[in-house]
Amino acid sequence: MDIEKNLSQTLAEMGTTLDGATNAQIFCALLRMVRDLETEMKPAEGNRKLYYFSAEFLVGRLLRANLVNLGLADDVERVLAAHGTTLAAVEDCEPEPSLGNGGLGRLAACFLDSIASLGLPGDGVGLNYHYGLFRQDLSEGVQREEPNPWIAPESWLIDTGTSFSVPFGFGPLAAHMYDIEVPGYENGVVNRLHLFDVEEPSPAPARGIAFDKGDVRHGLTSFLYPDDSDDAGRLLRVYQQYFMVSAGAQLILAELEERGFAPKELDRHVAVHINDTHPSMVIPELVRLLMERGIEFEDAAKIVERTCGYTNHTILAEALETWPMGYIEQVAPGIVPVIYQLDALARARTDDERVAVIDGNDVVHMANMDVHFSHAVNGVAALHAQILVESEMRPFAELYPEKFSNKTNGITFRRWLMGCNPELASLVTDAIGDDWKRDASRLEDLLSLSGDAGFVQRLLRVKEGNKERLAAWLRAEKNVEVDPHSIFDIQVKRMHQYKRQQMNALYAIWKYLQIKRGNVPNRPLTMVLGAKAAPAYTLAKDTIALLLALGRLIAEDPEVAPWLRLVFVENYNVTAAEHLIPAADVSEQISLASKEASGTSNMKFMANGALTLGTLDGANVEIAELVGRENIYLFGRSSEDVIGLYDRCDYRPWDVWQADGELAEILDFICSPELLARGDAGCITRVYRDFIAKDYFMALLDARDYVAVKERCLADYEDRAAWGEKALVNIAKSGFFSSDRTIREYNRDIWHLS
Ligand code: CR1
Repeated sequence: MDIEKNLSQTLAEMGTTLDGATNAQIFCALLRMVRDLETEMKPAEGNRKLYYFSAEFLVGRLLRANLVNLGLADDVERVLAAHGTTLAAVEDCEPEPSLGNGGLGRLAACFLDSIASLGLPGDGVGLNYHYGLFRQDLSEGVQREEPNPWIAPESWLIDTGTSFSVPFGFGPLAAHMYDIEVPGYENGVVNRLHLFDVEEPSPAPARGIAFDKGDVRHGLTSFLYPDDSDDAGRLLRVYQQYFMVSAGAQLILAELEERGFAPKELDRHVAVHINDTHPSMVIPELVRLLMERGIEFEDAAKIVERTCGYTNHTILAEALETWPMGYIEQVAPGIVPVIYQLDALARARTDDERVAVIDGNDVVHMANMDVHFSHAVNGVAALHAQILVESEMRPFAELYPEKFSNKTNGITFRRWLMGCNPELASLVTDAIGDDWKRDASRLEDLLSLSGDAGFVQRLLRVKEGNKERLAAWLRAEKNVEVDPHSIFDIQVKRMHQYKRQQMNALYAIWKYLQIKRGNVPNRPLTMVLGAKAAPAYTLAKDTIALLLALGRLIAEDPEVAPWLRLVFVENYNVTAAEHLIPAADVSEQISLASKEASGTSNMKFMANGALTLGTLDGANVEIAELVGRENIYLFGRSSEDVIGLYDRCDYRPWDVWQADGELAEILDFICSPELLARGDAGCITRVYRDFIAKDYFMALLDARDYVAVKERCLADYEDRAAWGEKALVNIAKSGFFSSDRTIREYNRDIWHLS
């Protein structure tokens, strides 16, 4: 196809030319070109079709990802270069869709890419949030939340003109379907992400994210995870969930009929996947719809159980949703009798109260309903699946041993290597050919270059180039200066106590005090953090305030600033990740062992040649097995130790503070006048108090080991050749974490699509 001609034509219709157009106009022309090409393409076909239900799809910007998968990225880059611009500059005009929050949503996006790329019939089902989770503003030294509108007059959303009527308690509400196309990698396939929306969405709040949560007809799709600290907010979440699954279930049955099958054949021709508990009501909704079509309850329940699969993404109790039956009565009265019948059916299988669908207080346990009425339940990394079976879901695993399995998470290398790190991708291709682009396990061929000093040098130079580009991006976009010759040590993920960003703050204080005492390092260190905190999660927001104050203190100290920087990247999102990850030297994966179900940034960093500094938690365990202990920096208590400490209630941070003078000095520094003066003193003091009185995720327990191992890691950086070899092994072994591998396993064991 003649890209130059196509673009010139579109731009002419817009009244301009390739040389005269702004990057924004070129973006529009490319968007139209891609959309036109994709409307010509067909979805994958097969006897069974998958519907992947998820509250989040953190898709990221879509222009480059689409061009990569259509095989056009290099050609477009050439055409743009001939006209004085670049794809990077053009894609900067694309607003990032705000349809997700963290790893769970990004995983769903990687999965859609892999499903299409493997040529499997499968669509996503979600909601079209207008203002996202929120845009993070840090200008006042604390997190402020602002709406994050992203839908432009011309976007990737296709108005299908289709809608379904969702039977809410207050009456029917139309769910309008918008689609985003999901092309496979160079295989001619285009699947879809279906996003349901209200017909008359509310305008964005002028400031902040407070809005009328009672105005469901207009506000239902305003925000992802609306504040649930009051009844109206919790009800709105139930409205959102039922809206998504009712419209999705109706879509499934309509397509089933279109394909010429009867409702009772649902399980033979459809697989439904429930991504965490947010879509759980799809189970009673499908049962209800089958009963409406004349199928008896017991048969309907059997059919639905054979159709559904459920993935658990966390063992944190706070995330296993429960809803009072009263809420469901108000929101979705049609499924209430079904849930009572499902509860009775589950009780006929076992009298174990711990696994009841409805408990003695008339509260519905969504995960319990999922496990009883899905034929497959999985964890997202080996350790996580083991913890589910052995402790968190033990009664279930004893009842239904055959349902449980592990599916270790993965990432799409199209976005997380080819898209975000073209320099590394072409170095790899020059070395081992391009088979790895279709089969990431072939990255192992790189091991044959181990010991090749010239190659390792080139690898290190790619990293240096990426660090320079990151420095330029941080200057232009975030107004911060970093030294590209320093070590880039990066922790980016949602802000949560179990992920222990607060432990990284302790390291920064320790390092600051060391430098003040004249112990300057070999080389400057740049610590980069990025994270959004849930708006109602006080301690997480307090930790951000602490990190911001520390960053200021360090930057303002002329003795320390040349050696240490602590940068907190505002509004961390997929786009920021695409700049940060290729430039990282050290990947911080420091959650309390047993708490991080998998993690996926650990995989992205690894594939981009960063070395992991982490605990034996989530998928870090599998990373360590793959690369060997000499190519990863591990510290901290094991998951067995931690689980034992919780069981015996045997951890008292107060004692640690009293016994360990050096640690106490670091902790007490949190409340030093110089630090309190540089940030929100109330927030910072709360972090201090929590450390000493509670420290629920045991940061103090692992702090010393963390500092020691981090120092060893930073010292090792100085042997550049040896470091380069370790990076090489990490890249070579990262292929296991391709989401193509993950999806093959889901398909083989759960979905059976073809
Ligand atoms: C987990 O915390 C995992 C992703 C994707 C998150 C993270 O460890 O990598 O899911 N869970 O499986 C989550 O967001 C609500 O739960």
